Amino acid sequence: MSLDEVKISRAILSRFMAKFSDCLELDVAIVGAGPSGLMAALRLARKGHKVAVFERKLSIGGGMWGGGMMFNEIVVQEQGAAILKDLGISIEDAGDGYYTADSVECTSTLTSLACKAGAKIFNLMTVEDVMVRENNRVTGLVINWTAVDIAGFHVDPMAVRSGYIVESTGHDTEVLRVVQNKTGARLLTDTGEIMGERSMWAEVAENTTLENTREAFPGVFVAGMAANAAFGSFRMGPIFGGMLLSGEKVAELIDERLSS
Ligand code: 48H
Repeated sequence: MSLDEVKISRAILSRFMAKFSDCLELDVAIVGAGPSGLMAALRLARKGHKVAVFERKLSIGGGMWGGGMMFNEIVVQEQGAAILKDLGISIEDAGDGYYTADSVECTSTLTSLACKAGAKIFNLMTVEDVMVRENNRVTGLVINWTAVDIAGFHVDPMAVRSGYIVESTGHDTEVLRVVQNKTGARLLTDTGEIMGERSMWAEVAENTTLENTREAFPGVFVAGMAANAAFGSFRMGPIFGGMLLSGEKVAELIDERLSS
């Protein structure tokens, strides 16, 4: 077979356009492909929902690749270890209820499983805004190429409609911040605003990550670090069980809504 460069280009374009066009209307749009977003994508896709993840960076995995301070191992507790084991990821018992896993294996396996379950992942796309309708409910995302954002070009974005949004952008709670700033409406937090992330306290933070995984504005569920930042809890350092559990919980909560 002789290779035709134009056929290669056309194959990429037509396949990408079909995939992207199909994802302009979703059951769930997930912002951020860190551990909580990927876990949510995997669980929701396995339940048969139409899911896409929008990730700003070229790389998928958020803070998971880097382990702790670039030592590429992560720590999980008992419950997190059970999830990793169930996903087929190797874990090492570090004693006293701590387990370690290779952060590259964790990220790549989770990403692969989410894709194979049917979730579509769009990297290099930044969510810069949301769509809000009269009843003050978020109904979709406004996205643009990250390259446009970096270059500072004035290029208008495009829109994706979605039943629910998972805000899993990590420490910065970018999507919820847009909702707060642009709607001026109260968020579903104690103060009505993003309460802000607090300093490191692993034990409390791991538990509150799960409690804080919930709807923070009609149509927008927070997961992972964004959940703690939204509801004013602590950070936990390079322990990732809470992120995985948060992804599972947000998937369960949204699945209940979609199924009701
Ligand atoms: C598209 C965006 C946008 C945007 C951001 O930070 P993450 O890894 O998120 P989590 O919450 O799943 O995991 C947090 C964990 O990695 C961590 O940082 C921990 C445990 N820290 C503890 C501590 O003490 O520091 O991933 C978020 C992803 C990233 O890949 C961003 O690039 C992406 O979201 N993102 N994507 N549009 N507007 N904003």
